Amino acid sequence: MVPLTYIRSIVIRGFGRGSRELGCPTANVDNINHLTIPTGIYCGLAQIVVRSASEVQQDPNYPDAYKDVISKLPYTTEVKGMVCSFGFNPHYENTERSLEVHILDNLGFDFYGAELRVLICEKMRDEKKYESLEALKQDIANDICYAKSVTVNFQHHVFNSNYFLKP
Ligand code: ADP
Ligand code: RBF
Ligand code: MG
Repeated sequence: MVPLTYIRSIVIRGFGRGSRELGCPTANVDNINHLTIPTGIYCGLAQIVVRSASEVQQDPNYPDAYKDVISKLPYTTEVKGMVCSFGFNPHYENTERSLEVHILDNLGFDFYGAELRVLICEKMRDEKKYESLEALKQDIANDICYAKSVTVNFQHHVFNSNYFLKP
């Protein structure tokens, strides 16, 4: 069991592998050094929060690289199911931890520079190193299938907290 873990962060560019190699886009997020949960594969909820262009222009903490893209993003307050991987991607032997969130929906647009509000609800498994890329892809497909069946059980968190923006 993991405690419910709330992570609010900006979507940054990652390794460029998610969509291309795995057929599964993963939104990589910034500022995860403070996280104390164990590495692993998790599921829960996520909301894309698009702040106004004028607000981010004035925010000294907002990364310059994303100040231009923000004005082009569609506004939504939907909270979606997600799966995420947190750790070193042992299959790729990364030297730093990353948090990568796959939203369980075909969004059809990129949201680099948006804020992602993530709520981690359940740990599904540990990260693994695989014999082949196909084996990793198969496990990700199984993770997605399982997560789609359970994330509906997490929806009460949307209403019981002020963490997610309301419509
Ligand atoms: P990167 O290596 O830059 O993270 P990916 O190939 O992993 O690139 O693709 C991730 C990007 O795809 C996200 O940052 C986001 O902008 C976009 N994207 C589109 N649909 C989704 C989705 N359903 N889940 C996660 N990211 C998505
Ligand atoms: N990477 C690993 O090295 N081992 C894993 O077991 C693993 N499982 C994943 C499960 C899911 C649901 C997702 C979305 C990603 C997983 N990854 C894993 C991370 C994957 O290698 C990474 O997202 C891509 O390499 C893009 O950076
Ligand atoms: Mg990614």
